[in-house]
Amino acid sequence: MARLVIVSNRVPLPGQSQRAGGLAIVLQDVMDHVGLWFGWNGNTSPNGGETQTVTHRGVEYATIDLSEDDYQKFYVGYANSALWPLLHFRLGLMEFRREDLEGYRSVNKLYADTLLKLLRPDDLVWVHDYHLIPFGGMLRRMGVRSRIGFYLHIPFVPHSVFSGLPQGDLLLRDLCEYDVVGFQTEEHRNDFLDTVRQSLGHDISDAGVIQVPGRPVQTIVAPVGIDGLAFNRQAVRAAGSKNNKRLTDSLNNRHLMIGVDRLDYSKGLPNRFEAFNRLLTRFPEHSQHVSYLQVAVPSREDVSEYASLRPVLNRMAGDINGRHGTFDWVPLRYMSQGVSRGTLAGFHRISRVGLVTPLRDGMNLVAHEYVAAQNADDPGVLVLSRFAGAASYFQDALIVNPNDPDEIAEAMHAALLMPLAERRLRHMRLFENVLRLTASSYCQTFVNALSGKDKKNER
Ligand code: ADQ
Repeated sequence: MARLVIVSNRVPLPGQSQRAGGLAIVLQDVMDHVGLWFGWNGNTSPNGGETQTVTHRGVEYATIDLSEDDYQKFYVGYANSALWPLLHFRLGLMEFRREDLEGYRSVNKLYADTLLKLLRPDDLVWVHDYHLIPFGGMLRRMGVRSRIGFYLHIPFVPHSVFSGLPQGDLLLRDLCEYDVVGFQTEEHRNDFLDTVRQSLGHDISDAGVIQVPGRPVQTIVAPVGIDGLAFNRQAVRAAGSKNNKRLTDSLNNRHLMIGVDRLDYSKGLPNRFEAFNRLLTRFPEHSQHVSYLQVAVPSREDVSEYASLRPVLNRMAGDINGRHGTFDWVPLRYMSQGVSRGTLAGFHRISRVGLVTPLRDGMNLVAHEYVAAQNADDPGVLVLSRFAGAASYFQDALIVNPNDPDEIAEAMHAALLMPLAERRLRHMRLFENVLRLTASSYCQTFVNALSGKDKKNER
């Protein structure tokens, strides 16, 4: 196979601890085929543009740093204050500034100029996520003939929402420069195709190929996943660990509900906290019998909407514990420090309920991880937002509308009372889907399309 080149906003350098939400988790199964991984190293320097290269286990990691001004306009500004809210259906939170758009495009150009020097003619180039939408077209204009594909990890929105973005057609044209564009769900792909049809007027075949003059653009659905068996083994191992014992002892035979998220407004944490408050108010039989552990790692704190979420959750956690707690029971355990993936696997395994209730999410791998970690003989129950991409694949979860705390509270109640036979049946079906949607199948689907092996979808 040709050399696979991964381009992503952040590069997981060897030896660095993995960040919550890291792409490395999803791509670890295909690392054998990756020759080069290129992107930002997460640092800023006075002028930006410094590059660094390290080779580890046959993979070359090439990174670049950014100037503070580029970081503000590209990363904090356009990518995370305009595109992220827009593509999570939060037009009201979108902050668009022309200078940010210019910064976004100039950083993409800087990346393209830098990668150009490292590319070989037969490379397959796989670009990840909303930070890098113009990147492929920029490489094309520099004369690169390689196949270039783009994968969007987050949702796409209907045309009526997308049209709220000033100069949005630019991005659509950029996306139409790729050979392959991939999405998490059929719904995201359909919203994209409909937006392209309405905004750019291109014809689209029944198989979802956009008829751009000169080069058809293939669109595919390639859901991300995890290695479910490996995660299950990790959970079994962690179940005997010191941390798990401490957690189990501290519960004193109470049930545990767990939530694991980046601290991001798209994850719906205030509504989830409020749902827990309502569970304890409306269904007092659970008082003293359940604890809820929320692990929420701070993320993108330079973006104002993220910084302002933290005090909201701190206050809510204090209110809930003040109102419902007793001298020997803390209902809500809220921590905003990172916990390792292995430790989390063990925590998932002993949790009777997994809470995954984002307001919108591309996929949400925590749903997969919670299911994979369970003990099939005595499994817990997944409460899942209908607006997570995972809901398209996990119909046997308790599906909720995350905008209604009462509905979430009712699902928590049902999950805590669910008989063993129903828990087993639901878990069996969910786990089958976790095993079907693996990290490998995700990569294979995308790489087959990118390398042209998947010609059957082209007409
Ligand atoms: P995220 O929104 O970052 O990424 P999500 O799928 O929720 O991703 O989590 C990815 C990984 O991060 C999981 O392995 C999870 O365990 C870990 N993680 C999350 N919170 C953590 C925490 N508090 N502590 C430790 N680890 C944590 C984007 C999209 C998602 C999509 C992914 C992958 O927004 O919708 O599923 O990419 O495509």
